[in-house]
Amino acid sequence: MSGRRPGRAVAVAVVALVLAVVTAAPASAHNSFVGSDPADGASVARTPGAVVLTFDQPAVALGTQVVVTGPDGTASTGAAELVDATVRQALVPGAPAGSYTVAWRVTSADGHPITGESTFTAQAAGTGEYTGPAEPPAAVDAGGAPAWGWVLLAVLLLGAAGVLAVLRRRRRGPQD
Ligand SMILES: [Cu+2]
Repeated sequence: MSGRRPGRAVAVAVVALVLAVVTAAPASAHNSFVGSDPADGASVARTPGAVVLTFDQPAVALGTQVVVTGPDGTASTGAAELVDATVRQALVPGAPAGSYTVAWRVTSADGHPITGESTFTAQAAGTGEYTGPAEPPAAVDAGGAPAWGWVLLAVLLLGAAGVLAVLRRRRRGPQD
């Protein structure tokens, strides 16, 4: 009987550790700002049709707001659009040349708001077209964390099964 308890304790500890890692890692952190287009301090040929902010994971629409202010005052129009891990804010077509400030407040996946501000300068008025990269910059695979979590779970469960098998065999040994 004494040989059974350590094996069970090891298995329980391993499963508890795995569950802690798998459930805690993906959802607990709030969003990190990765970059913006236009980048902070950039000088661009034309005022873009949209400003795109990239984060490490998708944001929450409720409470997310991007205000772009230019030479004519508010240049942002409509609500911010959330696409994958990006927040995209449209600008009014024909927004003039000059200095722009992008002030944003984004609701993290965990509900915490984060804020930031950047500036850019446009050499000529915009056409209303989005002239940035076709794909958002530095897209981060938001699904990565759960994927490695499941792989880790599988590996550690196999390890726990191996430990139990060894202990069972060891217990049986002297009886044969
Ligand atoms: Cu947070």
